[in-house]
Amino acid sequence: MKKVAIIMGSDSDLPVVEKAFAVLDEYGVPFEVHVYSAHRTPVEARDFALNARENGFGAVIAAAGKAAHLAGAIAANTTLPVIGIPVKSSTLDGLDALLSTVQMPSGIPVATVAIDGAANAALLAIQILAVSDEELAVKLKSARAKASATVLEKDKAVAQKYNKF
Ligand code: RP5
Repeated sequence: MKKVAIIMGSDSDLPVVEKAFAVLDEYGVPFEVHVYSAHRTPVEARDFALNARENGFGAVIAAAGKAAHLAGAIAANTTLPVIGIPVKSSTLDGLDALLSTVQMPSGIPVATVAIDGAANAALLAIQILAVSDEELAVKLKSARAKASATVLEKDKAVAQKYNKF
């Protein structure tokens, strides 16, 4: 199975990014984690991206806050799918990171999830790998069915309590 790379701009992003580790573990997807910054270690970030495909990765998740150029810088140097997580790590509540991550120029896409949306970033990476991995696709489908059943149980409980007539 291809690996997922998770790159973050600073170890201060870890509390957010760890939620992605949990989801990848749950699905048994191998991943590798690094702290590389588009600004503080641009050479290492670039080298990682340039070699990511031949190093066995199928998708890259890049998390950063503030002027969050990491996902874009990674995407500029690989044709692997890159998923950006804007991290809420400043006085602007993550809006700065969201805009810096999502507003990519045509030709260099970054699939950007919600501010601090690490779990969805992991799920999207898994969905990308599942295009050519039937076992993963089955796991995803069964998780969706379980999630639906949970919501419908809640609907039943709420409806029973409040729908008197
Ligand atoms: C970004 O700046 C990092 O991704 C982090 O979210 C933010 C703050 O980094 P530290 O100053 O805490 O290292 O590059």
